[in-house]
Amino acid sequence: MYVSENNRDDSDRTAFRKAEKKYKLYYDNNASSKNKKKKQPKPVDLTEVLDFRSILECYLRNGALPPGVIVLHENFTSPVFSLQNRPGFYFIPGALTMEKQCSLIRESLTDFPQPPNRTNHNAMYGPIQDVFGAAKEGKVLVEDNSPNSSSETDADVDHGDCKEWKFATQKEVLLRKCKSVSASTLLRKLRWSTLGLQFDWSKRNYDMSLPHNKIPEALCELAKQLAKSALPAGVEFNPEAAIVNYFGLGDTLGGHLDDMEADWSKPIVSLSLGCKAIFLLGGKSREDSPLAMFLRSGDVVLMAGDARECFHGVPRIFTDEENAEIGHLEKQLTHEEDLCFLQYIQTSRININIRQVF
Ligand SMILES: O=C(O)CCC(=O)C(=O)O
Repeated sequence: MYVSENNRDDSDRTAFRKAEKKYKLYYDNNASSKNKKKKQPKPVDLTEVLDFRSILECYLRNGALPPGVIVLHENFTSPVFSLQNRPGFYFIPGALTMEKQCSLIRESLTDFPQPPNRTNHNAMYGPIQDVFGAAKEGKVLVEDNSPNSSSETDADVDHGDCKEWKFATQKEVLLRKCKSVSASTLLRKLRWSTLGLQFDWSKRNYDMSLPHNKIPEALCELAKQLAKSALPAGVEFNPEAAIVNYFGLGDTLGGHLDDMEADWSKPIVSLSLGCKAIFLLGGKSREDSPLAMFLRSGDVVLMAGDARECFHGVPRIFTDEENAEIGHLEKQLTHEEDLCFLQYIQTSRININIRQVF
């Protein structure tokens, strides 16, 4: 969305924007002359970032909790924490087993971005099959200029009168004069995919006319189980849509509200995978100072009721070895066929957020 300079100045002054700037990745131009070639991230003060893993460790050791943090109940692998001044917000540190994290990472890169699920690449290239596999094989996506290329495909529905795009080998690309983009570039630039009911970002609503598959059963079941903490006994959560966000170095998710679903008493179930991130949970106005907290691989956040009206965003992910905190994934993804997943996740974060729409 276009933001005029005046508006931008205004929004820069909100408490939420200030916090985003505080935690965002900036590079140090004044790094020592020795390191001039390698850009150094500017140091950031993390002392005010809530760390639910430390809170959990302390709680398990001696039952102590910091002011404002409440333990709800303990029917998962980890207790469910909530915050006194943010009703409807729940944090379950380390809720996903290592095996579950690995299988969700694999699915997020292979199955979830497959048509009819849409991704950010649809607008430009139409539906693309198996970007991850094509990247592994060093393939290239090329514009198909052949006279036989179908004119009645989904691709045309998605992006007007553009040609169809298909994967080809590097050798084939050299023989043809056509526009091309490598599958590894597409994978690096994969920003989101949508499961279940498809979200239309340009209209900011769910487009029921778009073809879609149901959310995979295992993910559905997981979300239903996790959602129980945020619902009165006997009330069911019915997962109908999910957004998978992919973050690379320097990527952020600006402060926003998730307000396109009909029933806000139902939670958004949000799963974190891969590199550690900072999550900002604000209030109902951008002027409210947000709370910053770490999100690590395996953490689960639920936002229901009042918390559905709170601005939130992700101003930072940590991709460096020391701060990414994905050692457990590195130990798990050791089989040869897993190395490509490991390579991706070592510098990336994936978030899967699951919603009931109606
Ligand atoms: O990446 C996250 O943890 C948050 C994602 C989110 O807020 C969203 O997709 O609406």
